[in-house]
Amino acid sequence: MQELYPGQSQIIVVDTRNKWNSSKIYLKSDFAYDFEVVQINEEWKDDTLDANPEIGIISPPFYLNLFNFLKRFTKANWYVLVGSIGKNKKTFFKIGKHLRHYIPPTNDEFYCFANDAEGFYFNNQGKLTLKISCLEQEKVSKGLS
Ligand SMILES: [Ca+2]
Repeated sequence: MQELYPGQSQIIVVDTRNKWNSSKIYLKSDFAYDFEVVQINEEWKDDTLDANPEIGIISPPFYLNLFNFLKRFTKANWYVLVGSIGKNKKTFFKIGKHLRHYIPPTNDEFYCFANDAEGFYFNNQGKLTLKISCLEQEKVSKGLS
């Protein structure tokens, strides 16, 4: 496991076929982080449906809404890029194409995934390169007076 300190960045490759993309990067709630998609390595598709990490499935068929309750992260669109701190669904957050100044609620490994239904990762296609940066700016003043 790797830790990032202010001013440091790391890139990882995210595959839509993985339910959990392990980053091997340990995030801490003392710091703020940026997440940025720097490259699409392979076009994102959910089966035959075109998608991207920011808006998810570009033209979702009407029936997909009927299955919203099956989405792993119900607050985000189908197939957007979602992050997690540890494998803890309470920490799920939308990354999309670029998320700035994210402060983790807890210290743990960073994971991410395309927002699909459990058990429906087999028909996924797409990879991207994600850059994770630990920000230099002001210290998060938690519990400090
Ligand atoms: Ca799928």
